[in-house]
Amino acid sequence: MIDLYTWTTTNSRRGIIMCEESGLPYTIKWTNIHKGDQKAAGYEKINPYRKVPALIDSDGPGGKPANVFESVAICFYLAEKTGKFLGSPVDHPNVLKWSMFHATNVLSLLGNLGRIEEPSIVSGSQKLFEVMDAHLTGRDFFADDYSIADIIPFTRINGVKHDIVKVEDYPNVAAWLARVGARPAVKKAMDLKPA
Ligand SMILES: N[C@@H](CCC(=O)N[C@@H](CS)C(=O)NCC(=O)O)C(=O)O
Repeated sequence: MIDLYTWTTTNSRRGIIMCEESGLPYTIKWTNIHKGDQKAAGYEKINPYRKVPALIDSDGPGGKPANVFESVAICFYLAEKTGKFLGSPVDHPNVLKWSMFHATNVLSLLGNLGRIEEPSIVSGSQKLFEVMDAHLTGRDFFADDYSIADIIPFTRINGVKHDIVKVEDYPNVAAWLARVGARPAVKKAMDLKPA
């Protein structure tokens, strides 16, 4: 069984989407970061950085419990566990490079867009959108098929809702966002709420 410690934020929902897409049984342990649940005694054993999401898989590799924190690591872990969303052998290099492109560029830069007033964040974000839009011309997904290279950036790009950089100015990215957002697992994961 997988316990996912998470909340409703962008990084949190990345973990929920990956759990839903994996098809594995899992339980959400809602961790209210606004009430400080991540600061509770013991949470440092789940994530020493005291952030969400994080998971504990009671049936990890070798039948031993596994602990994974960092939402991108959760995507890789569950993809490897299930053998899903990593691409065919031929497509796998594409999944790797686009996953890392998102993890190291898109998540950080777009995460700061609108939060930190810094021209290089705006110009850097525009450049990322240009690269993504050009790549998605005539393509449904970042790699040949739907993969973690789509799951990793989805919530971050979906969260770009302001006038500084507009997703609708990049039609291929906008179409990709709608395509991924229409997946039943993604819809369900985006709608789940703490009781
Ligand atoms: N790089 C981390 C970022 C995790 C992160 O920043 N989580 C935020 C919520 S989106 C959090 O737990 N904030 C609570 C805090 O900082 O106390 C990941 O992708 O998992």
